[in-house]
Amino acid sequence: MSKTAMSESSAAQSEAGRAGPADSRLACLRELEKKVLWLSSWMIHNANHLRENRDGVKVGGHQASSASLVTLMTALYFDVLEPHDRVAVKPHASPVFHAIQYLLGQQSQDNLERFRSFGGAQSYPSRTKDVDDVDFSTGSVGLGVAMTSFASLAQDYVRLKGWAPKDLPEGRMVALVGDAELDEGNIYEALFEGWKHDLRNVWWIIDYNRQSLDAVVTDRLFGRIDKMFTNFGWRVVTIKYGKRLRAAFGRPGGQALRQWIDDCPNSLYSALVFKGGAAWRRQLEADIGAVPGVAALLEAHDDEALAALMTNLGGHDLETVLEAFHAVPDEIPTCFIAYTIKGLGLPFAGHKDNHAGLMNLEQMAEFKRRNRIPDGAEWDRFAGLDLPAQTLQGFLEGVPFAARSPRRYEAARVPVPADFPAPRAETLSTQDGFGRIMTELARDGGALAERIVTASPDVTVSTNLGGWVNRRGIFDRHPRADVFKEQKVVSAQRWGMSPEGQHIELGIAENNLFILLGALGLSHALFGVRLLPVGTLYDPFILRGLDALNYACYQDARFMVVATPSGITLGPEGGAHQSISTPLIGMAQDGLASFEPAFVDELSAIMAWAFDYMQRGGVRTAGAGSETNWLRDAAGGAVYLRLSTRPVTQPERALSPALERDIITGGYWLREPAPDAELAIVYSGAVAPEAMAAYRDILDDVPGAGLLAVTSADRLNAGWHAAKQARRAGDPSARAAVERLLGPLAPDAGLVTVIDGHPAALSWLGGVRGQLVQALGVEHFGQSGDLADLYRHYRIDADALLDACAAACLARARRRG
Ligand SMILES: Cc1ncc(C[n+]2csc(CCOP(=O)(O)OP(=O)(O)O)c2C)c(N)n1
Ligand SMILES: [Mg+2]
Repeated sequence: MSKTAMSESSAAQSEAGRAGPADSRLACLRELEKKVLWLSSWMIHNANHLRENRDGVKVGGHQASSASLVTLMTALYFDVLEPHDRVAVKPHASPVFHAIQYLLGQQSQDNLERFRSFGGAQSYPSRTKDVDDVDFSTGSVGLGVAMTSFASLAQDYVRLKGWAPKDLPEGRMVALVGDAELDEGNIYEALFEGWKHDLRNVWWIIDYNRQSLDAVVTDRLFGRIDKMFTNFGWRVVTIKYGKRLRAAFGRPGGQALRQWIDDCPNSLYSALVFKGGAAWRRQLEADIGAVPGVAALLEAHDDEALAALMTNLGGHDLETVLEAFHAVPDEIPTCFIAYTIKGLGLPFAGHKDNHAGLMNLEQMAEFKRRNRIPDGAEWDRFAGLDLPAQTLQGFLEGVPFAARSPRRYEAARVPVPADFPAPRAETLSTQDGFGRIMTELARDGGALAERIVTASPDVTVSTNLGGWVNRRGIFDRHPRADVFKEQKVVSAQRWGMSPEGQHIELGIAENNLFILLGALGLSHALFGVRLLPVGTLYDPFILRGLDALNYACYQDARFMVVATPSGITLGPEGGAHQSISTPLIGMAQDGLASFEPAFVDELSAIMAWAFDYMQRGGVRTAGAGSETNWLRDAAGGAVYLRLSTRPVTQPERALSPALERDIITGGYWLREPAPDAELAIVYSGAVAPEAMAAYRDILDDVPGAGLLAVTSADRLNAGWHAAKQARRAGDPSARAAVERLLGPLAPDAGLVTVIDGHPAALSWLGGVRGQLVQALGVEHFGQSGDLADLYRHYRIDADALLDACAAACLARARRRG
């Protein structure tokens, strides 16, 4: 199974040292283990074979992957875990999780029967969609695993600040990891970062079934995993053999058997598991039959007993698993490599193609018979078990993990002060403005500033967070001096580290940034402490961490992403640092309200609103109602700000409350159009000066033209879709902000839109009232250059806008015939 000589579990080796669980406890756990395997298999079977299939689309579910984790999850949830522990479950073991919660009384039979159907138990555990207390959503493999590391960091952050509720002890952050998940690069990024932050209280339990989706994993992998974790300061506990196998190793011929197992290639082992007792016997007789004692050892087992012996791997042996878990004495991060068999107990155990394998009707009938489940008792919690229902129910009621319910916390909202910073200067970039706002917040203190925690993947200074960090310091579990300061080396950055620090400095891994924002952004629910996470990165590198960003949003984490610089406007730096598609990502990403302000007063209004929005937890009301309701403003969410390093002349104005509202809603007329105007220029973000220049020029020819500032294409667009839906649903009065905004224009007025990003971010505006659009933007990878050259090359300069205005007028005239 592995050519590397491996230690057994240290716990298992010192079996005598630690008293095992009482026999009666173990007996209950064994019964529940059987029930969990039954329920998880039946849930999937029911969904695939017994429910009406109206569309011919495969329902799916993973019986083999689930079976692989049954013992480990039984031990954890019914014995080892405490309510303050948090778990990321391997996505395709979702049925095991739901079955366990069902036995604990936290999941309904109805939801199990509707596994993978609308509103039923989710195919992959989901914090937001499941009702049974999922700690971390999973689905995109690797991300849930890393999430536990960053959740531990978040836990340390709030506890070291003394903010954790008194009655909430420190928990372990546990990931149940498929072995093939270890192929995902983000795991290593997280390992590295965890080491830097002196990670603790994390368990990664690897379901080492040596199978992925397509294949059996390479034999050489094992030693690598072991070494890698120890390199990063983790304890590695290998749970390889079950009790029965260990007993056999002690008998004559046993050492040869052990050696044979250790030398056996993964593929052969899997194939023999699938083929069963007779095949094991033939192979062992051929390979080691001549070794003294082996023949007798084999003879002492009939085929069934031999198959049971050879599949008695550590990860399927409750006692061994419990001993290993309970033997962990401290908070050192621990990786358990638990040997398992994919599909153990099911007819396709060990078969390399079993990932999506489902028992057919006959196989299920046989499985049901073996489990002694009477017809009609398939969902019964205790049917077919040997212990009385009352005993098992009593046991379940005493399960430590279930002692506290719900395990989700509320945290009071931190008010946003009315005098939120609004820096003023004749010329400023939005990035500079952001830095100044953060520095002012850091200086002025107050409750809001106290709960802000910033993070950046090695671009803290270059995204203008330096001022904030100088005042608020870097978070570290241990105070560490700023050596440069001590050595009196002059530097603009003062980077002292301590538990009081409020900035988490990350290495250059955007995946880590977003997973950390996800963890910090769930702190209110996980740890009962409200945090206001702000993460900065370069806009193009959103793509680098995009799945992790999506993952954080999927869990409804609350944070602010500040992405700067963006677009081709970063000028000479150019090349691979330019972002094109991010405005569309901002629009399409659920759970993320996106803004691209042009001026710093807009940015200030947006940030003040965002810090409140991030904390909202109201109910999303579907259907008719106001714009804010359509935008799900009561529910709140995360926020994305696309900023720029371009210095821009700031307007001299004081924002009225109405204008602030419009900026938040997504747009306002910087220059009002005349009634029935035939043309409007619409811009977003850093190209405001070009839009303004073109606007001034066009007034000679089109005196009534308007100039529309779009601060959030995302929210204008969302409001428009929602209003249309509301009208379709029978509310004729529903009207979106963007419809009102465009209202003063002639119905066939031309629109010229411009953004330093993909033009589709604004071109949809033509659809609102059926207007013709000339949409300018960037569609191709960029060049380096100054803005004059670049804007000319990509046709987003004032000349291009004027050309587009002319084309718009022409198109209008043509349309009128
Ligand atoms: C990011 C991502 N890529 C691909 C998949 C599809 N997928 C689901 S499970 C799986 C293989 C998992 O193997 P392993 O983690 O060893 O779990 P096992 O089924 O063996 O328990 C793959 C490729 C996914 N869920 N997420
Ligand atoms: Mg696997």
